[in-house]
Amino acid sequence: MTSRSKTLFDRAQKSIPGGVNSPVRAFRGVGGSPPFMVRGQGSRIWDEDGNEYIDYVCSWGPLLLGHRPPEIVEAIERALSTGTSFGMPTEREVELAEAICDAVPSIEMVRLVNSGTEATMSALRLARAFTGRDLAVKFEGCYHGHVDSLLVKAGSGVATLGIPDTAGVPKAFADSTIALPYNSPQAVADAFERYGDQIAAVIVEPVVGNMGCVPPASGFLETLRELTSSYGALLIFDEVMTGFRVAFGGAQALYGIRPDLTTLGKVIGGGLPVGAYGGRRDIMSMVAPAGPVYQAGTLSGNPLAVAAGLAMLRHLKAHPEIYSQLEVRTAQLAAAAPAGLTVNRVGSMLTFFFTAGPVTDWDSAERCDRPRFAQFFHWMLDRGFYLPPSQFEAAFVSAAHSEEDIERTAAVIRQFFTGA
Ligand code: HOZ
Repeated sequence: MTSRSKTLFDRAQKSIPGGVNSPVRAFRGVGGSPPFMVRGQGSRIWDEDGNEYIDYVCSWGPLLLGHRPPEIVEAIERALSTGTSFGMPTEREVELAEAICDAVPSIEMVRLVNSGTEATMSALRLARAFTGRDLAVKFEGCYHGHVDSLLVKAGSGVATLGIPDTAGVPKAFADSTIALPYNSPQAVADAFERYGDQIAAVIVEPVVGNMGCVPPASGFLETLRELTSSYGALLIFDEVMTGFRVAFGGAQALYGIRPDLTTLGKVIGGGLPVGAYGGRRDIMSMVAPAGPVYQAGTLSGNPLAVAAGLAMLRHLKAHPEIYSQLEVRTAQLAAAAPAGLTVNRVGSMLTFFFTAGPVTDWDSAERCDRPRFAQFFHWMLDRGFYLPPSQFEAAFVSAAHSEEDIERTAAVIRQFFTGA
Protein backbone atom coordinates (compact mmCIF):
# COMPACT_ATOMS: atom_id res chain seq x y z
CA MET A 1 0.00 0.00 0.00
CA THR A 2 1.23 3.46 -0.84
CA SER A 3 2.25 5.58 2.09
CA ARG A 4 0.35 8.88 1.82
CA SER A 5 -2.92 7.10 1.10
CA LYS A 6 -2.41 4.75 4.02
CA THR A 7 -1.64 7.65 6.36
CA LEU A 8 -4.75 9.47 5.17
CA PHE A 9 -6.91 6.37 5.57
CA ASP A 10 -5.68 5.89 9.15
CA ARG A 11 -6.41 9.56 9.84
CA ALA A 12 -9.84 9.38 8.16
CA GLN A 13 -10.94 6.55 10.40
CA LYS A 14 -10.70 8.83 13.43
CA SER A 15 -13.24 11.31 12.09
CA ILE A 16 -15.32 9.41 9.48
CA PRO A 17 -17.03 6.04 10.15
CA GLY A 18 -14.83 3.42 8.51
CA GLY A 19 -12.76 6.24 7.02
CA VAL A 20 -15.07 6.68 4.00
CA ASN A 21 -18.26 8.47 3.04
CA SER A 22 -19.75 5.42 1.28
CA PRO A 23 -18.98 1.90 2.45
CA VAL A 24 -17.73 -0.08 -0.59
CA ARG A 25 -14.83 2.27 -1.21
CA ALA A 26 -13.27 1.22 2.13
CA PHE A 27 -12.06 -1.98 0.37
CA ARG A 28 -13.56 -4.32 2.95
CA GLY A 29 -14.75 -6.54 0.09
CA VAL A 30 -11.18 -7.07 -1.11
CA GLY A 31 -8.95 -6.27 1.87
CA GLY A 32 -6.23 -3.65 2.09
CA SER A 33 -6.84 0.05 2.18
CA PRO A 34 -7.99 2.40 -0.56
CA PRO A 35 -5.76 4.78 -2.49
CA PHE A 36 -6.87 8.38 -1.94
CA MET A 37 -7.42 10.17 -5.21
CA VAL A 38 -6.18 13.60 -6.23
CA ARG A 39 -6.91 13.93 -9.94
CA GLY A 40 -8.68 12.42 -12.92
CA GLN A 41 -8.40 13.04 -16.64
CA GLY A 42 -10.01 11.00 -19.42
CA SER A 43 -9.72 7.30 -18.56
CA ARG A 44 -7.07 7.91 -15.85
CA ILE A 45 -6.96 8.70 -12.16
CA TRP A 46 -3.97 9.52 -9.96
CA ASP A 47 -3.62 8.92 -6.25
CA GLU A 48 -1.90 10.80 -3.44
CA ASP A 49 1.32 8.88 -4.05
CA GLY A 50 1.46 9.69 -7.74
CA ASN A 51 0.28 6.26 -8.94
CA GLU A 52 -1.70 6.27 -12.17
CA TYR A 53 -4.64 3.95 -12.83
CA ILE A 54 -6.93 3.26 -15.77
CA ASP A 55 -10.29 3.73 -14.08
CA TYR A 56 -13.10 1.19 -14.57
CA VAL A 57 -15.24 2.51 -11.70
CA CYS A 58 -15.83 5.94 -13.24
CA SER A 59 -17.19 7.28 -9.95
CA TRP A 60 -19.58 4.26 -9.85
CA GLY A 61 -21.09 5.04 -13.22
CA PRO A 62 -21.68 8.76 -13.72
CA LEU A 63 -18.55 9.45 -15.79
CA LEU A 64 -19.76 8.09 -19.11
CA LEU A 65 -17.42 10.50 -20.89
CA GLY A 66 -14.51 9.88 -18.52
CA HIS A 67 -12.92 12.38 -16.16
CA ARG A 68 -13.14 16.10 -16.88
CA PRO A 69 -14.63 16.07 -20.38
CA PRO A 70 -14.20 19.63 -21.73
CA GLU A 71 -17.88 20.20 -22.55
CA ILE A 72 -18.89 19.42 -18.97
CA VAL A 73 -16.04 21.32 -17.34
CA GLU A 74 -16.92 24.39 -19.42
CA ALA A 75 -20.62 24.12 -18.54
CA ILE A 76 -19.81 23.94 -14.83
CA GLU A 77 -17.41 26.89 -15.07
CA ARG A 78 -20.03 28.98 -16.88
CA ALA A 79 -22.62 28.15 -14.21
CA LEU A 80 -20.11 28.84 -11.44
CA SER A 81 -19.54 32.34 -12.75
CA THR A 82 -23.21 33.20 -12.17
CA GLY A 83 -23.90 31.63 -8.77
CA THR A 84 -23.70 28.28 -6.97
CA SER A 85 -27.25 28.03 -5.65
CA PHE A 86 -30.40 30.15 -5.57
CA GLY A 87 -33.04 27.90 -4.05
CA MET A 88 -35.21 29.37 -6.79
CA PRO A 89 -36.19 28.05 -10.22
CA THR A 90 -33.79 28.50 -13.14
CA GLU A 91 -34.21 28.05 -16.89
CA ARG A 92 -31.65 25.26 -17.08
CA GLU A 93 -33.72 23.06 -14.75
CA VAL A 94 -36.54 23.27 -17.28
CA GLU A 95 -34.11 22.44 -20.06
CA LEU A 96 -32.76 19.42 -18.20
CA ALA A 97 -36.30 18.20 -17.44
CA GLU A 98 -37.19 18.62 -21.13
CA ALA A 99 -34.03 16.80 -22.21
CA ILE A 100 -34.88 13.87 -19.92
CA CYS A 101 -38.52 13.70 -21.10
CA ASP A 102 -37.36 13.91 -24.69
CA ALA A 103 -34.87 11.04 -24.30
CA VAL A 104 -37.08 8.73 -22.22
CA PRO A 105 -40.64 8.65 -23.61
CA SER A 106 -42.18 6.99 -20.52
CA ILE A 107 -41.14 10.08 -18.53
CA GLU A 108 -43.81 12.69 -19.15
CA MET A 109 -42.89 14.75 -16.09
CA VAL A 110 -39.81 14.64 -13.91
CA ARG A 111 -38.67 15.98 -10.54
CA LEU A 112 -34.97 16.59 -9.87
CA VAL A 113 -33.47 15.53 -6.55
CA ASN A 114 -29.90 15.19 -5.27
CA SER A 115 -29.23 11.45 -5.28
CA GLY A 116 -30.47 8.09 -6.49
CA THR A 117 -31.58 7.25 -2.96
CA GLU A 118 -33.83 10.31 -2.86
CA ALA A 119 -35.23 9.35 -6.24
CA THR A 120 -36.20 5.79 -5.29
CA MET A 121 -37.52 6.85 -1.88
CA SER A 122 -39.73 9.47 -3.51
CA ALA A 123 -40.90 7.21 -6.33
CA LEU A 124 -41.97 4.56 -3.86
CA ARG A 125 -43.85 7.07 -1.72
CA LEU A 126 -45.58 8.33 -4.82
CA ALA A 127 -46.52 4.80 -5.92
CA ARG A 128 -48.03 4.14 -2.50
CA ALA A 129 -50.01 7.36 -2.64
CA PHE A 130 -51.23 6.74 -6.18
CA THR A 131 -52.38 3.18 -5.55
CA GLY A 132 -53.46 3.57 -1.93
CA ARG A 133 -51.50 0.40 -1.15
CA ASP A 134 -48.47 -0.26 1.09
CA LEU A 135 -46.50 -3.27 -0.14
CA ALA A 136 -43.51 -3.06 -2.47
CA VAL A 137 -41.90 -5.90 -4.37
CA LYS A 138 -38.13 -5.76 -4.85
CA PHE A 139 -35.56 -8.32 -5.92
CA GLU A 140 -32.78 -9.96 -3.91
CA GLY A 141 -29.42 -8.43 -4.78
CA CYS A 142 -30.95 -5.27 -6.27
CA TYR A 143 -29.96 -2.07 -4.51
CA HIS A 144 -32.12 1.04 -4.61
CA GLY A 145 -30.13 3.32 -2.35
CA HIS A 146 -30.34 3.34 1.42
CA VAL A 147 -34.11 3.74 1.62
CA ASP A 148 -35.34 2.02 4.82
CA SER A 149 -37.81 -0.36 3.28
CA LEU A 150 -35.59 -1.17 0.30
CA LEU A 151 -32.57 -2.33 2.32
CA VAL A 152 -34.13 -5.79 2.54
CA LYS A 153 -31.90 -8.36 0.77
CA ALA A 154 -30.05 -5.49 -0.86
CA GLY A 155 -27.01 -5.62 -3.12
CA SER A 156 -24.04 -3.22 -3.39
CA GLY A 157 -22.36 -2.44 -0.06
CA VAL A 158 -25.03 -4.30 1.92
CA ALA A 159 -24.11 -7.49 0.05
CA THR A 160 -20.38 -6.70 0.02
CA LEU A 161 -20.26 -6.28 3.79
CA GLY A 162 -22.88 -8.94 4.58
CA ILE A 163 -24.89 -6.43 6.59
CA PRO A 164 -28.14 -7.73 8.12
CA ASP A 165 -31.33 -6.59 6.39
CA THR A 166 -32.88 -4.56 9.07
CA ALA A 167 -30.28 -2.94 11.35
CA GLY A 168 -31.95 0.36 12.17
CA VAL A 169 -34.92 -0.33 9.91
CA PRO A 170 -38.23 -0.55 11.78
CA LYS A 171 -39.78 -4.00 11.40
CA ALA A 172 -42.92 -2.47 9.99
CA PHE A 173 -40.90 -0.94 7.13
CA ALA A 174 -39.13 -4.22 6.33
CA ASP A 175 -42.48 -6.00 6.49
CA SER A 176 -43.81 -3.71 3.78
CA THR A 177 -41.27 -5.20 1.34
CA ILE A 178 -41.53 -8.50 -0.47
CA ALA A 179 -38.07 -9.58 -1.69
CA LEU A 180 -38.10 -12.10 -4.53
CA PRO A 181 -35.42 -13.80 -6.64
CA TYR A 182 -34.43 -11.75 -9.69
CA ASN A 183 -35.27 -13.34 -13.03
CA SER A 184 -38.00 -15.54 -11.53
CA PRO A 185 -41.34 -14.70 -13.20
CA GLN A 186 -42.99 -17.49 -11.24
CA ALA A 187 -42.03 -15.95 -7.88
CA VAL A 188 -43.56 -12.64 -8.99
CA ALA A 189 -46.74 -14.33 -10.22
CA ASP A 190 -47.06 -16.17 -6.89
CA ALA A 191 -46.57 -12.94 -4.91
CA PHE A 192 -49.27 -11.18 -6.93
CA GLU A 193 -51.64 -14.10 -6.53
CA ARG A 194 -51.21 -13.88 -2.78
CA TYR A 195 -50.91 -10.13 -2.15
CA GLY A 196 -52.06 -8.62 -5.47
CA ASP A 197 -54.54 -6.15 -4.01
CA GLN A 198 -51.95 -4.82 -1.52
CA ILE A 199 -48.94 -4.34 -3.81
CA ALA A 200 -48.30 -0.70 -4.69
CA ALA A 201 -45.28 -1.25 -6.89
CA VAL A 202 -42.62 -3.52 -8.23
CA ILE A 203 -39.24 -1.78 -8.22
CA VAL A 204 -36.44 -3.32 -10.25
CA GLU A 205 -33.03 -2.58 -11.71
CA PRO A 206 -33.87 -3.60 -15.28
CA VAL A 207 -30.23 -4.58 -15.65
CA VAL A 208 -28.83 -5.22 -12.19
CA GLY A 209 -25.55 -3.48 -11.45
CA ASN A 210 -25.52 -3.89 -7.69
CA MET A 211 -24.86 -7.63 -7.38
CA GLY A 212 -22.42 -7.27 -10.21
CA CYS A 213 -23.91 -6.97 -13.66
CA VAL A 214 -26.87 -9.30 -14.15
CA PRO A 215 -29.03 -8.88 -17.26
CA PRO A 216 -32.75 -9.64 -17.28
CA ALA A 217 -33.66 -13.07 -18.65
CA SER A 218 -35.75 -13.03 -21.78
CA GLY A 219 -39.36 -12.28 -20.86
CA PHE A 220 -38.69 -11.30 -17.22
CA LEU A 221 -39.29 -7.56 -17.62
CA GLU A 222 -42.30 -8.26 -19.84
CA THR A 223 -43.79 -10.40 -17.06
CA LEU A 224 -43.29 -7.58 -14.56
CA ARG A 225 -45.07 -5.20 -16.93
CA GLU A 226 -47.99 -7.57 -17.47
CA LEU A 227 -48.51 -8.50 -13.81
CA THR A 228 -48.26 -4.95 -12.48
CA SER A 229 -50.73 -3.73 -15.10
CA SER A 230 -53.23 -6.49 -14.50
CA TYR A 231 -53.16 -6.07 -10.70
CA GLY A 232 -53.22 -2.25 -10.73
CA ALA A 233 -49.71 -1.89 -9.28
CA LEU A 234 -47.01 0.40 -10.67
CA LEU A 235 -43.81 -0.72 -12.35
CA ILE A 236 -40.78 1.33 -11.26
CA PHE A 237 -37.57 0.97 -13.23
CA ASP A 238 -34.60 1.99 -11.13
CA GLU A 239 -32.38 3.30 -13.90
CA VAL A 240 -30.01 5.21 -11.63
CA MET A 241 -27.21 3.05 -13.03
CA THR A 242 -28.58 2.09 -16.46
CA GLY A 243 -30.14 5.44 -17.45
CA PHE A 244 -28.19 6.97 -20.37
CA ARG A 245 -25.60 4.23 -19.73
CA VAL A 246 -26.80 1.07 -21.51
CA ALA A 247 -28.54 3.20 -24.17
CA PHE A 248 -29.49 6.85 -24.52
CA GLY A 249 -33.06 6.02 -23.45
CA GLY A 250 -31.83 3.61 -20.76
CA ALA A 251 -32.65 -0.06 -20.29
CA GLN A 252 -36.31 0.62 -21.09
CA ALA A 253 -35.28 1.63 -24.61
CA LEU A 254 -32.98 -1.37 -24.92
CA TYR A 255 -35.67 -3.89 -23.89
CA GLY A 256 -38.74 -2.05 -25.17
CA ILE A 257 -40.63 -1.85 -21.87
CA ARG A 258 -42.53 1.24 -20.69
CA PRO A 259 -42.49 1.51 -16.88
CA ASP A 260 -44.89 3.77 -14.98
CA LEU A 261 -42.12 5.49 -13.05
CA THR A 262 -38.36 5.69 -13.58
CA THR A 263 -35.60 6.75 -11.24
CA LEU A 264 -32.40 8.28 -12.57
CA GLY A 265 -29.08 9.53 -11.19
CA LYS A 266 -25.38 9.08 -11.98
CA VAL A 267 -25.00 9.92 -15.72
CA ILE A 268 -27.71 12.64 -15.64
CA GLY A 269 -25.55 14.61 -13.20
CA GLY A 270 -22.43 14.53 -15.39
CA GLY A 271 -20.33 13.77 -12.29
CA LEU A 272 -22.16 16.11 -9.91
CA PRO A 273 -24.81 14.98 -7.43
CA VAL A 274 -28.19 14.68 -9.18
CA GLY A 275 -31.08 12.25 -9.04
CA ALA A 276 -34.50 12.33 -10.66
CA TYR A 277 -37.78 10.49 -10.67
CA GLY A 278 -40.39 10.77 -13.35
CA GLY A 279 -43.03 8.99 -15.31
CA ARG A 280 -46.71 9.13 -16.20
CA ARG A 281 -48.22 12.58 -16.01
CA ASP A 282 -51.24 11.41 -13.99
CA ILE A 283 -48.94 9.93 -11.36
CA MET A 284 -46.36 12.73 -11.28
CA SER A 285 -49.17 15.28 -10.92
CA MET A 286 -49.60 14.00 -7.38
CA VAL A 287 -46.20 15.44 -6.33
CA ALA A 288 -46.36 18.61 -4.20
CA PRO A 289 -47.15 21.40 -4.84
CA ALA A 290 -49.21 20.02 -7.78
CA GLY A 291 -50.57 17.31 -5.47
CA PRO A 292 -50.42 15.95 -1.91
CA VAL A 293 -47.24 13.78 -2.02
CA TYR A 294 -44.59 15.83 -0.27
CA GLN A 295 -40.99 15.86 -1.42
CA ALA A 296 -38.56 18.80 -1.33
CA GLY A 297 -34.88 19.75 -1.27
CA THR A 298 -32.82 22.88 -0.57
CA LEU A 299 -30.25 22.06 -3.25
CA SER A 300 -32.58 20.27 -5.69
CA GLY A 301 -32.00 21.57 -9.20
CA ASN A 302 -28.63 22.97 -8.14
CA PRO A 303 -27.27 25.18 -10.96
CA LEU A 304 -23.84 23.52 -11.15
CA ALA A 305 -25.24 20.00 -11.14
CA VAL A 306 -27.93 20.88 -13.65
CA ALA A 307 -25.41 22.53 -15.97
CA ALA A 308 -23.19 19.44 -15.84
CA GLY A 309 -26.12 17.09 -16.45
CA LEU A 310 -27.47 19.13 -19.31
CA ALA A 311 -24.07 19.29 -20.98
CA MET A 312 -23.79 15.51 -20.63
CA LEU A 313 -27.21 14.79 -22.13
CA ARG A 314 -26.71 17.25 -24.98
CA HIS A 315 -23.35 15.73 -25.81
CA LEU A 316 -24.76 12.19 -25.78
CA LYS A 317 -27.68 13.20 -27.97
CA ALA A 318 -25.33 14.84 -30.48
CA HIS A 319 -22.98 11.83 -30.48
CA PRO A 320 -25.01 8.62 -30.62
CA GLU A 321 -21.92 6.82 -31.94
CA ILE A 322 -20.59 6.88 -28.37
CA TYR A 323 -22.87 3.95 -27.53
CA SER A 324 -21.58 1.76 -30.37
CA GLN A 325 -18.00 2.59 -29.41
CA LEU A 326 -18.72 1.66 -25.78
CA GLU A 327 -20.28 -1.61 -26.94
CA VAL A 328 -17.20 -2.57 -28.97
CA ARG A 329 -14.66 -1.56 -26.32
CA THR A 330 -16.47 -3.28 -23.45
CA ALA A 331 -16.98 -6.47 -25.48
CA GLN A 332 -13.24 -6.42 -26.16
CA LEU A 333 -12.57 -6.18 -22.41
CA ALA A 334 -15.05 -8.96 -21.60
CA ALA A 335 -13.32 -11.22 -24.12
CA ALA A 336 -10.16 -11.17 -21.97
CA ALA A 337 -11.74 -13.56 -19.48
CA PRO A 338 -10.76 -17.22 -19.76
CA ALA A 339 -13.21 -20.11 -20.16
CA GLY A 340 -14.59 -21.12 -16.79
CA LEU A 341 -15.15 -17.55 -15.62
CA THR A 342 -18.54 -15.95 -16.07
CA VAL A 343 -18.61 -12.52 -17.64
CA ASN A 344 -21.91 -10.67 -17.67
CA ARG A 345 -22.10 -7.56 -19.80
CA VAL A 346 -24.75 -5.16 -21.02
CA GLY A 347 -23.35 -2.28 -23.05
CA SER A 348 -20.59 -0.64 -21.02
CA MET A 349 -21.48 -2.37 -17.72
CA LEU A 350 -19.71 -5.62 -16.94
CA THR A 351 -18.63 -8.00 -14.19
CA PHE A 352 -16.09 -10.80 -14.08
CA PHE A 353 -17.79 -13.31 -11.78
CA PHE A 354 -15.42 -15.81 -10.21
CA THR A 355 -17.66 -18.78 -10.82
CA ALA A 356 -18.37 -21.07 -13.73
CA GLY A 357 -21.86 -19.58 -13.55
CA PRO A 358 -24.21 -18.69 -15.03
CA VAL A 359 -25.00 -15.73 -12.76
CA THR A 360 -28.66 -14.85 -13.09
CA ASP A 361 -29.72 -13.88 -9.56
CA TRP A 362 -28.41 -13.29 -6.05
CA ASP A 363 -28.03 -16.99 -5.18
CA SER A 364 -25.81 -17.60 -8.19
CA ALA A 365 -23.85 -14.36 -7.63
CA GLU A 366 -23.22 -15.31 -4.01
CA ARG A 367 -21.60 -18.58 -5.07
CA CYS A 368 -18.60 -16.68 -6.47
CA ASP A 369 -15.12 -17.26 -5.10
CA ARG A 370 -14.69 -13.93 -3.35
CA PRO A 371 -11.14 -14.52 -2.06
CA ARG A 372 -10.06 -15.25 -5.65
CA PHE A 373 -11.85 -12.10 -6.81
CA ALA A 374 -9.92 -10.14 -4.17
CA GLN A 375 -6.63 -11.54 -5.51
CA PHE A 376 -7.65 -10.52 -9.02
CA PHE A 377 -8.64 -7.04 -7.86
CA HIS A 378 -5.27 -6.43 -6.18
CA TRP A 379 -3.34 -7.93 -9.09
CA MET A 380 -5.00 -5.37 -11.33
CA LEU A 381 -4.68 -2.48 -8.87
CA ASP A 382 -0.97 -3.13 -8.36
CA ARG A 383 -0.49 -2.89 -12.12
CA GLY A 384 -2.46 0.36 -12.51
CA PHE A 385 -6.02 -0.78 -13.28
CA TYR A 386 -8.80 0.24 -10.90
CA LEU A 387 -11.79 -2.13 -10.93
CA PRO A 388 -14.70 -2.01 -8.45
CA PRO A 389 -13.44 -3.23 -5.07
CA SER A 390 -16.27 -5.75 -4.70
CA GLN A 391 -17.48 -8.84 -6.54
CA PHE A 392 -20.96 -7.34 -6.23
CA GLU A 393 -20.45 -4.12 -8.19
CA ALA A 394 -20.42 -3.55 -11.95
CA ALA A 395 -17.38 -2.15 -13.74
CA PHE A 396 -17.90 0.70 -16.20
CA VAL A 397 -16.15 1.65 -19.42
CA SER A 398 -16.26 5.27 -20.55
CA ALA A 399 -16.03 6.97 -23.92
CA ALA A 400 -12.57 8.14 -22.84
CA HIS A 401 -11.22 4.57 -22.73
CA SER A 402 -9.13 4.10 -25.86
CA GLU A 403 -8.62 0.87 -27.72
CA GLU A 404 -5.09 0.87 -26.36
CA ASP A 405 -6.36 1.24 -22.77
CA ILE A 406 -8.57 -1.78 -23.27
CA GLU A 407 -5.84 -3.84 -24.93
CA ARG A 408 -3.42 -3.11 -22.09
CA THR A 409 -6.06 -4.01 -19.53
CA ALA A 410 -7.02 -7.22 -21.34
CA ALA A 411 -3.38 -8.28 -21.53
CA VAL A 412 -2.96 -7.90 -17.76
CA ILE A 413 -6.22 -9.78 -17.12
CA ARG A 414 -4.94 -12.65 -19.27
CA GLN A 415 -1.64 -12.67 -17.39
CA PHE A 416 -3.50 -13.11 -14.12
CA PHE A 417 -5.22 -16.23 -15.35
CA THR A 418 -2.28 -17.77 -17.18
CA GLY A 419 0.16 -16.94 -14.39
CA ALA A 420 2.52 -15.49 -17.02
N1 HOZ B 1 -23.36 2.02 -3.78
C1 HOZ B 1 -22.84 2.73 -4.91
C2 HOZ B 1 -22.43 1.78 -5.96
N2 HOZ B 1 -23.34 0.75 -6.25
C3 HOZ B 1 -21.75 3.68 -4.53
C4 HOZ B 1 -20.61 3.09 -3.79
C5 HOZ B 1 -19.62 4.16 -3.30
O1 HOZ B 1 -19.68 5.31 -3.71
O2 HOZ B 1 -18.80 3.82 -2.49
